[in-house]
Amino acid sequence: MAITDILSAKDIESALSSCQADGSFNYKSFFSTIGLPSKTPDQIKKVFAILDQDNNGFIEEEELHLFLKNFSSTARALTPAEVKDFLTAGDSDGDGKIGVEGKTFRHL
Ligand SMILES: [Ca+2]
Ligand SMILES: [Ca+2]
Repeated sequence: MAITDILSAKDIESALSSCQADGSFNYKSFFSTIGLPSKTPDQIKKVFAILDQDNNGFIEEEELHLFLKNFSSTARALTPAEVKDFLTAGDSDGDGKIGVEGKTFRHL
């Protein structure tokens, strides 16, 4: 499953171009630009599965660090501060990782 099976390549390109500089990543505007809020729960689950690279049901710090690379192999890695903000927002139960059973990306 490629991420472009679910999301439009054009939306991805535009989302990536808005956060090229270190520190400019904002998960809210990124998700809104790639059109995630309008996706079905099933489609969101598929996106989650792509982001969860080792398939353990959680998106951990290391996977968030490489988050943008799921959308383009040439995209930059997120900075530690960006990872921390992202994790804080998505980790509703405070176990240090984002689980699919908790708050979904749709609600971030
Ligand atoms: Ca994982
Ligand atoms: Ca969690």
